[in-house]
Amino acid sequence: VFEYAPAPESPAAAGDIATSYGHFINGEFADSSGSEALKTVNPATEQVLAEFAQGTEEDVDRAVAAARKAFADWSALPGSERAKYLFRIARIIQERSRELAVLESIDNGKPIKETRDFDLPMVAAHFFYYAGWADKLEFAGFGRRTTDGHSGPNPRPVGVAAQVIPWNFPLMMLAWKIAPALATGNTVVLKPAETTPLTALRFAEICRQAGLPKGVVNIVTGDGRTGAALTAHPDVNKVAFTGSTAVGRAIAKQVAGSRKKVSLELGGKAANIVFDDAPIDQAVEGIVNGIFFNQGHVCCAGSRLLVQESVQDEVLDALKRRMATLRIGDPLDKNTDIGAINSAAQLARITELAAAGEAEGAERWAPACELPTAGYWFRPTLFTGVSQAHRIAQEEVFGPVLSVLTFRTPEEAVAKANNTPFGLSAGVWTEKGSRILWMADRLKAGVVWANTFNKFDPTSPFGGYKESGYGREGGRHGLEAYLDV
Ligand code: TXE
Repeated sequence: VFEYAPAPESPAAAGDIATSYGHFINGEFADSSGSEALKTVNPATEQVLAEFAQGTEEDVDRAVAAARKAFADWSALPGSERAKYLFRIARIIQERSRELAVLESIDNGKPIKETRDFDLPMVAAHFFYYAGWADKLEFAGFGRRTTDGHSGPNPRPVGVAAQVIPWNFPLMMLAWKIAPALATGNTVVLKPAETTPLTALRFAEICRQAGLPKGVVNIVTGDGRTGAALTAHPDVNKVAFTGSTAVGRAIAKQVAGSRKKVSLELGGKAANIVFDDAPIDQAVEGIVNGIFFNQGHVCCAGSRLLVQESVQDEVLDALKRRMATLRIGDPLDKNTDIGAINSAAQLARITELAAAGEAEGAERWAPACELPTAGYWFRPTLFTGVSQAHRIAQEEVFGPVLSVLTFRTPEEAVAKANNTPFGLSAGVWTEKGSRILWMADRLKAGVVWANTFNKFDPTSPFGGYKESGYGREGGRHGLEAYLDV
């Protein structure tokens, strides 16, 4: 048996982590006006990594004022000039990608294999992609297309964007928010999640390194109180949020009646649908990737497996065999498949929902494996005998927990797939191209993957139906969130 065992990544590669951080406002690291500090811990060890400021209303006010002041010059720059800064940021991210990947894995708990090969390349790709748009907005139907010279669309940046992001892909969510906003001439105040502030603060250094004009990007740290102060700020023109449906709903209420433009990317409960003609081994890889990638902390995770009854046994046997090979443990070990759960609170949520699954009568299975003694961990877990009404079939677990349901006909698969409050993504596994199109037309999901899962690309719009939110990020459609036309 060949075992590939490279040395684990060194935590030192993350560079210097300060003992305490302030905000990044108007191009400078600045102390908070308040005295409250929060701590961020390494979820794989529970060791405190750093303290950071709990942003006050006054801090938010200073950051929004800096973004407002910077907006005049930034929005007046030719797109080609804005593009230069974005290209520069993208290059620096590539150059510093090992450092950023290790820092992200330490602060978030996700395996280095993923931060190195997925998160960081995607982050750079988003800056490159939107840099390319900055001087080409007229080609997307946003520009002046007029026969008489007096009429036609005229795209304008919205203004100051308040961006609140979650902890599951800290840098990638930052890139999804900041890159299109800057490309279209907006300035931003971004608040990272309270369990993962470190890479956003490191990104602030990159903005300085790239010579980005002061105030174009501001980072204010803190928990939901800081987030609410930011999204409520009267001088903010645009709110972009990724997080829980509950907070998304609160933000929608908060901004109702204001003139703010809003996009919300919320939870999901995706069905990964396997037909009897699917290549089973390939489908099993897709099921595993769909739910265990990033510990299942993925809004579009394939958290429900819908398997055609005739191949149920075959698929479940193969799936269990594959799950038994997954390596769970040290995120900096290059062989690790499943890292640490991001926080004690998230572990408690997953544990509670899994217990509800058992209490409601579903059968629980997980491969035998030892878990580290410190840190937050959850075994890859499978529930069979799940009924549509069970909580684990309806609620977002946001952890490595897969609920299995079965179907007989394509119609039944569609009905079951659509039977949740969410509508973010879905997967279809079949050899029949016509069936893929038939399903894609009927699935109420912003993204439908065929014979693959969790594939992302900066050119593809991403976003949901129903309680998964509204607005799209990525691609040409992602520009619309940041332009008034
Ligand atoms: O999310 P919150 P949490 C889901 C997932 C998870 C659950 C709870 O199911 O189990 O949400 O996670 C900021 N105004 N998702 O509690 O609270 C907060 O500081 C403005 C799915 O971490 O929504 C953080 O920066 N902002 C999701 C961000 O919102 C507020 C990703 C997300 O935190 C705020 C994360 C307020 N009133 C969780 N309250 C996805 N779609 O990928 C909190 N925040």
